[in-house]
Amino acid sequence: MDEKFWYKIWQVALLFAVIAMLAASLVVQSSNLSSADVREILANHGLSDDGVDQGWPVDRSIRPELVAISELKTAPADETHATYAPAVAAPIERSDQRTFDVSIESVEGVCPLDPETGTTTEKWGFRIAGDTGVTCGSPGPILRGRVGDVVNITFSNLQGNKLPHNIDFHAITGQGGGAPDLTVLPGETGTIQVRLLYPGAFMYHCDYGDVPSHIAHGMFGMFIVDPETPLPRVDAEWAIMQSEWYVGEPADNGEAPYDAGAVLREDATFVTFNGRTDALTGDNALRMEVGDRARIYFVNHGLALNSNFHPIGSQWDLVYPEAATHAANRVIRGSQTTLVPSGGATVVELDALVPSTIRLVDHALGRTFYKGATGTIIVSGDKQPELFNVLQPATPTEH
Ligand SMILES: [Cu+2]
Repeated sequence: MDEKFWYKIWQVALLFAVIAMLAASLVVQSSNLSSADVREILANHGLSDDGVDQGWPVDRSIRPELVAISELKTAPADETHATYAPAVAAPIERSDQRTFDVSIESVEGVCPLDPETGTTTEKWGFRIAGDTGVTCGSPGPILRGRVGDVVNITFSNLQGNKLPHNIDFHAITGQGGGAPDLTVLPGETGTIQVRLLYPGAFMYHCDYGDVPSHIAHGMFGMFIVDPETPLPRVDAEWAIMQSEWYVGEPADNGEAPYDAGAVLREDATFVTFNGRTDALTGDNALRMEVGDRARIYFVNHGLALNSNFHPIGSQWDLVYPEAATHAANRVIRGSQTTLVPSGGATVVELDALVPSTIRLVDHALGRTFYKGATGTIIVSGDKQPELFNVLQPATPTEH
């Protein structure tokens, strides 16, 4: 054996020794963590030690155990299931599944889009059946039920309308969210019976023909499905819906024509909260008192833009991302801007801490400053010097 051979043997032995030492140190390190430590670390991240998220096994659905429809009672007579934004019905906190009916009509009309410039446009939408005061119906009614509930949905297309319409409910599990079986010509009515399986805030929209055209004319609304474990009570709840309008230059009478080319280019003319530029400003501003907590159900109807929902001068104390309000989900605490995809939603909560005017925006701010995506929350109450002070109002600097 020459010297070279023994040198190679020594090199290999050294390599093995180093690997053995590294492995031993890893064993020592991991053995320093007791299983209680591991559980605590996981718990701090909202996880339990068997890979379960907040106690809900990932191999089991979050859908509720269903009671047979034949055994369900009707929802209490004083329970409300349809309102108009920003108002929402009272949370449904009962512990059992029920049945209830909703009845919706489609409407077609010409209504204000940007009152500041006198711009109107042809809008198609939805209203609570028989509510003759609503001529454009955009956004449509805010529906509300509880997970596990059975809903009989009747949809009528008003006699005198020009077009067939229907409704695709994102909250519904079944062909097209109900759209094919709710497709009605002017003067026709259809009814479906559906089960609410997942809690959250869901978009609904017309899904007939040139669907982008029907949505861009305003045919959308929101369905809030309350979870089995009710969300904590808050002082106010509101519904806000972002959407885009694609229109050309207004005619002399102020009516701006639909612009299909702008839809193709994804080049929105207006971006609004609740269907028009002034729905949440001026006399329509939302109001809170210092000490109040509010919850906003927010759906982004698109068509094309994701929303960057932000409260100027405040924060989201709590976000249920994607409006997934089942107790199995983790929430986000203390966020500034939350992303809401087109065709998606979020639920956010904020506290009124300081008297101020909070401005709700899509923080892609061109949409807020030039296209209408803005709303205001006026917070009134005593000044809160522990939180916010003006030490010296702006004056000319002396130098
Ligand atoms: Cu339609």
